[in-house]
Formats: sequence, C-alpha cells, structure tokens
Amino acid sequence: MSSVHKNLDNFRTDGLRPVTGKRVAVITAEWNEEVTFAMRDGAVAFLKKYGFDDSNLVVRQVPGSFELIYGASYMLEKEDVDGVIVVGCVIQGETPHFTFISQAVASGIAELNVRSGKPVIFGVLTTLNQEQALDRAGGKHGNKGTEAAATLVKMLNFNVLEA
Ligand code: RBF
Repeated sequence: MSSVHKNLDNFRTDGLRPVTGKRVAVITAEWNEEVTFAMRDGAVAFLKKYGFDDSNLVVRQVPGSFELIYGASYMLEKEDVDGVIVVGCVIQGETPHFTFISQAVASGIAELNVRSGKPVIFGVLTTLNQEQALDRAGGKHGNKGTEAAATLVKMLNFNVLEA
C-alpha cells in the first residue's frame, strides 16, 4: 500500500461501507506520545466516519509499545471487542531495545490475530528517528493511524467485500 503510493493516506475507500453492530478498541502507547497521540486521533476520527461512536469504540492507553500486546489481548478476552487497533511508535535508540521491542510487538500482535480470530491491526511505526515518525503521524507521508483504522474497517467488512 504505502510502498506503492508513498503516502499512508492513499488507501482505497471506494466501496468501503460503515460498520454496523460491532465494537472495537484503539490501544495507544504513551512512549513517543507526540507521535502516537496524533496517530490515535487519526484512527478515532476515521472510525467515527465509519460507524463508530463513544458507545462502540473503546479508547485506552498503555505505557509502551511492548504493553500493546497485553492491552489488545485484554480487550479481546475481557471486553469482547470485535477488533483492535494498536498504536505505537518505536524509534531506534543506541541500545538493542529497538529490535527487541519491535520484533516482540510484531510477533505478539500477529499471534493475537491467529489466536483470537479477530483483526488486530498493527498501527506501530518503527523508525530511525523522530522526524521519520512525525512524517507518518499526520506529516508529509500521511497518518499511519488513519491507515490502520481504514484497515480495521476493511477487515471487519472482510466477509462482505467484493474483490
Ligand atoms: N516503547 C515504545 O513504545 N517506543 C520506544 O521507542 C521505546 N523505547 C524504549 C527504549 C528503552 C531503552 C526502554 C527501556 C524502553 C523503551 N520503550 C519504548 C518502552 C517499552 O515498550 C516498555 O514500555 C518498557 O520496556 C516496559 O518497562
């Protein structure tokens, strides 16, 4: 999607219909909040255009991206939501933490998709620096949160979408 179109806001919405009868959660990591809160706001704004409001949209925070796995798992198991977007931003630092956190979150979220049978959308930026992250949180490369929300709407409509 973005590698072809270069901008995260360039996703297809033709034929995309509002979601009915579902409840979803957006879980946001507080680390790098100038990036993640902008992504969360993009995600929530998009969901509110596609059938969600305060009655069927749960918005919660966790400390860091590593905790997104637990946050999403909790929402799926205890709050019985139909789908989750996890929003985080891991910026490369001077320690191997970047690699450990990025890989753990990616595989943890992938596993949740399989285990829960519900879409858990990976709205996590992994960048070399803050500028690259801000460019993708409402900057010149679009908003990863908005794109993640569009992805969730598409996956919730998966069984009714035509090719
Ligand atoms: N969490 C993030 O969401 N993004 C980061 O870039 C990030 N970098 C971290 C770097 C270090 C050295 C440490 C110790 C933690 C970092 N975390 C980051 C937090 C991590 O996801 C988790 O909240 C903590 O490791 C829990 O103690």
